[in-house]
Amino acid sequence: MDIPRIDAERGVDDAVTASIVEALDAAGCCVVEHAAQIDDMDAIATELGEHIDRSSIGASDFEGHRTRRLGAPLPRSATFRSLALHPAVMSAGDHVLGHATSWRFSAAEYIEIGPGESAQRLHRDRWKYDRVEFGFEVELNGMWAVTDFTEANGATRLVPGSHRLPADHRVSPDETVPAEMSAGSLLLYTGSLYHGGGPNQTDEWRKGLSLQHAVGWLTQSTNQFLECPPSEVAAWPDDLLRFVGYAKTGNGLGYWRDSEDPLSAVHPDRDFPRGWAIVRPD
Ligand SMILES: O=C(O)CCC(=O)C(=O)O
Ligand SMILES: [Fe+2]
Repeated sequence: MDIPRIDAERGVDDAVTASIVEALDAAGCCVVEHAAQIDDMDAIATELGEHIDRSSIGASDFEGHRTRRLGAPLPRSATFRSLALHPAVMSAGDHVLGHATSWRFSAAEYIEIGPGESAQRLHRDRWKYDRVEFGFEVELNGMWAVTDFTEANGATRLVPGSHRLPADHRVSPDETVPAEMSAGSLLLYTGSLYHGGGPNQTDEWRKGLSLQHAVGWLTQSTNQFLECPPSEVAAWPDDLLRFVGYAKTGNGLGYWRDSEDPLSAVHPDRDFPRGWAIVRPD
């Protein structure tokens, strides 16, 4: 099976949304071409490049010995903040994770695969949750191509359709296909889809911004309240703050102190209703 490709050059309208939904159901993944401007990708590379000295390299076989990984792109990149709620991400998340009371941002990581890096072990991202077999999707993840992704430079390799495989089924590297895409494209895939970073046989760095989102009742991959503390995010829009985790979810999760709305920690001068119960209709 190929990776479905959808062109969003003219925006994410109903037809594009329908194609994304269909692709995620059938293949567990898709590439949304022209989802952002190349200028935005260049700006992300510049904004995050200022912090690249802090990136980890060679932390483990899984993370890659020739791969630089930089965290916390939300506080570090205003351009990424402007793309975090991209309509293609929102449509995909609403479809895949809409069974939960809410879903939200879980983490993002700027990943530069360096020359000579070998293929990452194939995995399902949702294995981070102790390999629990939920029987439904709990994550909707993705990757912004900050530079062009080619088979040679380490484009993420996926096994389309593998989101439906039973837990005891193993996939092999020859079943994978590379998510080749030009800068500004967005790869989307579910937490159950087998994939891994590709080997880089070129002398250039493959730069991508990897995205994770999960249902609101699961722990986020990185601690958003440490990365985006109330004292530093007062100028961010409410919808972004809700997405980052300043929101109640489930039935009685995420409130703080005296049944207070977590957003009141960012905006103590504003009034928010109290109470932790979110009762869904039966
Ligand atoms: O860098 C990539 O292409 C994929 C990375 C990945 O899948 C991961 O680290 O979980
Ligand atoms: Fe992954």
